[in-house]
This record gives sequence, C-alpha cells and structure tokens, in this order.
Amino acid sequence: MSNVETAGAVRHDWSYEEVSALFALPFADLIYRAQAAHREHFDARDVQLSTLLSVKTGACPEDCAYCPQSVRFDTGLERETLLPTEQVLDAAKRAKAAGATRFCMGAAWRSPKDKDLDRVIDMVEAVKAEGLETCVTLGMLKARQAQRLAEAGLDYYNHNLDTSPEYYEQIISTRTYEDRLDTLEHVRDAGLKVCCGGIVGMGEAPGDRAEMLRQLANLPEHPQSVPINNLVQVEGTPLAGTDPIDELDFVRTIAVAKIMMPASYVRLAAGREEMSEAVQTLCLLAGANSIFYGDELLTTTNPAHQADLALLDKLGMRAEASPKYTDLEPGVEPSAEQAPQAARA
Ligand code: SAM
Ligand code: DTB
Ligand code: SF4
Repeated sequence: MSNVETAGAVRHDWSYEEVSALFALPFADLIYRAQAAHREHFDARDVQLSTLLSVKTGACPEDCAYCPQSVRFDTGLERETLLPTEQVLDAAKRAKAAGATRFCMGAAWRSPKDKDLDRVIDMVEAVKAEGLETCVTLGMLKARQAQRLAEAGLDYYNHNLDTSPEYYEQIISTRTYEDRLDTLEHVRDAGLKVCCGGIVGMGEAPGDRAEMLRQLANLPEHPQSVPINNLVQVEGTPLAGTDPIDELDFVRTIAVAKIMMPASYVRLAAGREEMSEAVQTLCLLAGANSIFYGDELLTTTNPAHQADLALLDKLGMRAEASPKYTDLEPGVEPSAEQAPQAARA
C-alpha cells in the first residue's frame, strides 16, 4: 500500500507503523496520495456544508479539558436549557436558505434522559421534514436510545473519539474510551450513520494523532463522516494556552485521514477562524470535503457564510448539492444530479 495505484482502497487493518509512515511522507507525495484516494470516491469540486446549533448549552457535568461547556470550568458561558422545537426549526430553515444540506444539533449532556430524547426526536422530525439531513450529538447513548433516534429518521449521530487511547486520560476523566466505543457500537447497530473524529492541538504528540486515526479507521465500519477539529482555545478551560499544532501538521492529519478512510467525508471542522485561507485550501486539497458552515459553531465563532462561499468560488469548488449517502425512495429514479453520486454510494 505505498503508491497511488492502490489509493481509494477501504481497509480496517492499519498498523501504527503504516500510519506513521504516511505522516512521514514528503508533503507533495502525501497530498498526491490523498487527492488520488479522494477522487476515487468523490467529485473533487464538492464540499458538503453542515450547520451547527447548540440546542442545550453549558452546565455539562463532564470534565472534557477542551470544552467551554463543562460546569467545572469558569468560561463565562451563559447556560441555556433545551430550546423549543420552533426555534430550532427556524435556525434550520435559515441554514437551508443559506445553502447547508445538513443540520447538526448539539446538547451539553453526559447522556440524554428519555424525556429529553422525546424532545430531540421532535426536533429531528421537524428538521428532516424541511429536507435537510439531520445529525445530533447528545453524549453517551444506550442501545434503545439509538434505535429510537433511527426510528425517528435521524441520519447521523456524532460522537468523537477525540484523541488516542493513550492521551485520552489527560483530557477526560468522567467517561472512558470504552464508553465511547460502546456508544458508537449502539449507533452503528441501530443503522445510523456515524460521525466520529477528534481534536488536535491539545498538546498531544504526533504519535497520538496517528493512533487516533488508526482507531477511527480500524472501527468495524469507517465513520461516514470524520470531523477533524483544531482545538478552539477558550479562556477558563484547562487547555487554554496550549501550544497550537503546526499548521502543516494539521494539513497532514487531514491528508492521512483521507488516505485511511477514502470513502468518508473528512470534515475540516472547528478551528477554521484561526486558519488562513491558504491553510484551509491546503486542507481542501488534502481531501477535506465538508465544513461547518455558519458564523457559529456551538458556543464559539466560525467564518461567515459569505467568506466560505467566496473561498469555494475562488477555488472553483462548490457546495455539494445532494449528499452522497442520501437514501433514494424505492422505485424513484435518481435525478441527474444524484445519479453519479448514487452510483458511487
Ligand atoms: N456533550 C456531547 C459529547 O461530548 O458527546 C456532545 C457535544 S460536544 C461539544 C461535541 C464535540 O465537540 C466534542 O466531542 C469535541 O470533539 C468537540 N469540541 C468541544 N469543544 C471543542 C473545542 N473547544 N475545540 C474543538 N472541538 C471541540
Ligand atoms: C465536532 O466534531 N465538532 C463540533 C461538532 N462535532 C459537535 C463541535 C465543535 C465545538 C467547538 C467549540 C464550541 O463552539 O463550543
Ligand atoms: Fe460536556 Fe460534551 Fe463538553 Fe464534554 S464535550 S464537557 S460531554 S458538552
């Protein structure tokens, strides 16, 4: 597996040495391989646009060291209880009008209570009826909760591994790596698509990035969506003041993720506000084909719509019109736009 002829192969048996060797490639060779892998599965002009909304903010009992929403850190964040469905739907309509195709709702919970889940299910149904793909991230799920979300028509569940198993204990003590793998199993078993990635720039060693990607790619199925977040440093969190990751090492992380999980959307996720257009462009050249779109992430800021659309335009790229994994109704012919994507799906 050392050249572009085998680019695009979907494997689940990566060794640590192989992943380290990818990170060590000359930069041009790495980008060449990532591009080749990407083009086996996607149209290289397309970028998928997902808009985030925090539907329940702050006062989270967990201690994730990166997170402004933990009740344990004083970040000055205003807490908010679960939003009414109408307010969520309004935000989803605005996201759709601006060009997003997926709407991701996040809640600062360790895990949802069943009565909370009822309300989230209402939101999912309302947003889906608008014609948007839906994603939620609510913390740990039980098998039955994942099934209920699947029955409601949810498309994706986001639950990140965040980092390597070895570095994990430096970052979170209130839930284990195993807990995360269990939730991911429940989500897969319920037939939901998985959105799972991690965060870099948390002071991890390069080997932790390699191991995090190895963990993701060696899951029983590749997550259909892989967000790579660059830590957004928030004053008051334990990770504020951490030395940022070298920008080219960030690009390398994206490229290696694409080579290892070529059929997955790799999302250039949090942290774009601090990145130049040139670095974002390198990420897009390295096979990132999804972004968070809209001027807010969950509690921090993100580039404005106009800036992102202008960048895509400058690069001859475009917002993906119909997501690759959209299920077609049985018996319904794919539209001309869907056809090439449906054929590859
Ligand atoms: N509470 C739920 C959970 O953690 O499973 C869902 C919401 S949580 C905010 C979702 C993800 O956002 C985290 O797993 C983490 O990867 C990412 N995240 C949170 N704070 C971040 C930050 N400051 N910078 C980058 N990514 C962050
Ligand atoms: C993901 O991987 N990143 C998103 C989403 N999944 C839920 C969250 C980023 C949060 C950044 C910090 C904030 O805005 O609170
Ligand atoms: Fe809570 Fe999620 Fe933030 Fe961790 S990442 S503190 S679980 S909101």
